[in-house]
Amino acid sequence: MLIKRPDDIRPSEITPPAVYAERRRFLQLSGAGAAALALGGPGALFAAPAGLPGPIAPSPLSTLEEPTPRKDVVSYNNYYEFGTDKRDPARNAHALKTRPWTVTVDGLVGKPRTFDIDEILKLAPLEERIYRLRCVEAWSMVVPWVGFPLAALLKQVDPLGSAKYVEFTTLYDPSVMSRLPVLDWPYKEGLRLDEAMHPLTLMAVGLYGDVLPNQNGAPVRLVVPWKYGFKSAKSIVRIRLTDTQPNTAWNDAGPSEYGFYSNVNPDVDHPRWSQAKERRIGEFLKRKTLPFNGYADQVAGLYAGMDLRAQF
Ligand SMILES: Nc1nc2c(c(=O)[nH]1)N[C@H]1C(S)=C(S)[C@@H](COP(=O)(O)O)O[C@H]1N2
Ligand SMILES: [Mo]
Repeated sequence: MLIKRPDDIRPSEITPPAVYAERRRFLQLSGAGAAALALGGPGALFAAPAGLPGPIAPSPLSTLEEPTPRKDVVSYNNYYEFGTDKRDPARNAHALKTRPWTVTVDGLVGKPRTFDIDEILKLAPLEERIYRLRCVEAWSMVVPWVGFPLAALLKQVDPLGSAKYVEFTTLYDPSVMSRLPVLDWPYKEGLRLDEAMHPLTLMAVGLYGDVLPNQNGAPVRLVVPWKYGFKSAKSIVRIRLTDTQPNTAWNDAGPSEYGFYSNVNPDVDHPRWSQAKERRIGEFLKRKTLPFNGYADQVAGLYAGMDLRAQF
């Protein structure tokens, strides 16, 4: 059964990192949604920091939940190319060079193209999207991303009618990354084309109002908020449209544990642990995990008629 949470997603206004705490306090005092509009309003654009073109616009798709403190978002990471301990990416990812950087978009498209990262940054207006991120390991965060819909990038290359899936390949540079065969590098992920085109699917280039830190997947990473965190591939170098379901790093590593869809689902346990609850980083008591990570109203329709226990 799907839980509807119509009050959850409301317009947010854009706020420099320094005044986040103040904004949250204001929202709590004056009662969420309407106050966000009153405080921000349509003019509340955020001048972009160096390294991002501006301005950055608030997105009505943001959750009003309290963002996880920035220090946790940038120091408790999964980025196995830089080590498997949660603290490793923040320690090691400084070695990643994010310029020059290109992203090739090819496969079943009319106009295959290799984009320079600085072209990508200007493809579409940047937005701030505050999303819940639910990791498969049963912890979660709330992250104020800066990015643009993946659909804006895909439209540039004219997907063909035969394209049904999208494969994402991330950087593998053994001169700065792990040489241990933890996963079959390069890390790959995949989405169905309709999932990739969904307005919630974001290409993130920043967080907390600033350029994306390397450990969070600089210079560009995927964010699919209704799926387990591992679908959100970091440091993407290639996006390929296909007519068959692509292999993914985690599905290859453990097909019984990590399905292709990986929609957040409290009713389908991981074979080694329950997915019914999660620990929000910074909180003591566990919360109930919501179907599709709380985004069921927006995305459940994509899976109409599917058995989500079999296609997990
Ligand atoms: N290239 C790459 N992308 C990756 C991973 C990884 O190991 N390598 N880990 C994934 C997992 S398991 C999670 S939970 C999220 C974590 O994103 P964050 O560190 O920005 O919170 O990144 C995902 N993207
Ligand atoms: Mo994860």
